Amino acid sequence: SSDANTVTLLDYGAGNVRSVRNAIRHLGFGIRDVRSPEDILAADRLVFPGVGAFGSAMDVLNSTGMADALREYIQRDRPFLGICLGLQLLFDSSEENGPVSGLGVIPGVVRRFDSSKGLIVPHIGWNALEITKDAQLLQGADGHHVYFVHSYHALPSDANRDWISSICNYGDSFISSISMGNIQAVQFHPEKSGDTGLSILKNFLSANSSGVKAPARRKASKLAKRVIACLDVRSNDNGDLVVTKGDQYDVRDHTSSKEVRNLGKPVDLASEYYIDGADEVSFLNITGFRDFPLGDLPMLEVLHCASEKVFVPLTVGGGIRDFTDANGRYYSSLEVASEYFRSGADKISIGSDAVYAAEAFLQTGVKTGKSSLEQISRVYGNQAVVVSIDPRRVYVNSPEDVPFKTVKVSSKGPSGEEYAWYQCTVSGGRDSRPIGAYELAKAVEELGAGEILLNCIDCDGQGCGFDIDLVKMVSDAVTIPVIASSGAGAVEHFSEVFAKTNASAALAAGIFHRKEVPILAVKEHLVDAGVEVRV
Ligand code: 1PR
Repeated sequence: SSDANTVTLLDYGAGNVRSVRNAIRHLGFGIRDVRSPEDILAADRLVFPGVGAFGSAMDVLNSTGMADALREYIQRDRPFLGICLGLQLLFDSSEENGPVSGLGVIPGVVRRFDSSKGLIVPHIGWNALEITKDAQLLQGADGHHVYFVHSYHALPSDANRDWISSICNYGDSFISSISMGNIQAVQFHPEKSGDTGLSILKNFLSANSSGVKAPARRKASKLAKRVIACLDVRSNDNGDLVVTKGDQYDVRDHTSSKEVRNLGKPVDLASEYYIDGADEVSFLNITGFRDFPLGDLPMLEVLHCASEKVFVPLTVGGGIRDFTDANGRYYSSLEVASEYFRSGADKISIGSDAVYAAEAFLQTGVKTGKSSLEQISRVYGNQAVVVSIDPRRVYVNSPEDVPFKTVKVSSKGPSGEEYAWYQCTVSGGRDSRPIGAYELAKAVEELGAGEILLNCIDCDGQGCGFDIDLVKMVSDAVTIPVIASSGAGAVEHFSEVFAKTNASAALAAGIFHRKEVPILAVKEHLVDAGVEVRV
């Protein structure tokens, strides 16, 4: 029957499961959606990608009768794969918005990672699995890195030990997967874990009871440092959406024609970088601050197409703010973000609007809950919200000269200045604002940012290395992940930024676009330098 190639998907509508759908289809399987509890019980194979917060997910499952159907389906030992929150919901309860009771299938409480000892939370990125039990699901995944993004985790205990098929170390050893009979669940995102993730999904989708078992036990690894490829996208003067690249944010050629530099097509480059081993791909719609992004259908189309081919996380930024169009129709920033998520983004990135929100917050000390940052983070979780900072270096003679955090610079300013602060800008570097990168980073962390993309206008496109002073200052100031950006020109610049700062990831554009350094060469260099990466 067609059923062998059809999987039932439980999508209770709380968020974006487009990536899971894309990955299943990519593997050649069809999808049937659950509309009622009966559909769960009738499934031959059920995938449950939990999204949103634990409490609201349980509310939906309880009120629709799906919680009981799930318990029964699992009790019957029918093929089940939970993903992320879909693993956590199997436990007794969670601390998230609670305590809240879960499905109660597995003993244990889901707890938040403890950031009080300097642990970066959310846990975002690639860890290798320590397989603790033979499980067909993990066949071929031994020692491979998979992608995680979560702030809560389930811990191993005597009561749940039999369920565990792999653990991972991040602060504590937490449960990265469970396998018991036909019941499987993973804390990581197989649909975003490149080839390894796709083969784990395939192991589930085409499982039969006589599969080859995974080799047992591999040493646990640390969180890998990420290498991110960034595509600055805008329309050129012919109206075509192109990948461009600035020189200190100036994307026009220095010839008489002053054309917007065209380095290729967004979807083609994204797929190429995925195949070359990029751990993430970011699209920045760099004229989004002036053009309304929902008017920019080509950008949504880019996301649609990219998410069908790229099985690592996709971030999109540019123009996320409240907006009223020419017809007087009002769009909230949440609607804009939702459209990006629906089109295939895993994270959205906010630039200018986050600067205004941080300024207001620092002035009043009040979190209104109304900024784009706060609203999107509340609905989609802070792990889905990146704040992009575009600062410019301003030299000063002494820290007392400005009311902003300064650093003692490693090379002096033009007039021998020994200090600098990093002034934030909006609108793609066009306007400077009275707030520093340090102050902004701390404020947006408070307001719900889950990650910081830290650019530096002075270094952008220069190929002279990341601004180590800036990256160190900001990555020491916050407990959310910081992505170092701007200035990569050689493989050594990547090892330098990881050796000297607390950056969790490094992003580059120009060297990849100009084919100067392949992503694989960056990874190989990092391995040689003793930095853990996904290869
Ligand atoms: O303000 O919410 O609309 O977001 C606008 C977004 O677009 C921000 O994330 C901002 O950083 C970005 N942006 C705006 N103008 C430009 C520009 O270049 N003219 N690009 C721009 C930012 C910086 C990085 C670049 C790195 C690495 N580009 O994305 O890729 O500097 O480059 P390199 O490796 O070649 O040195 P909003």
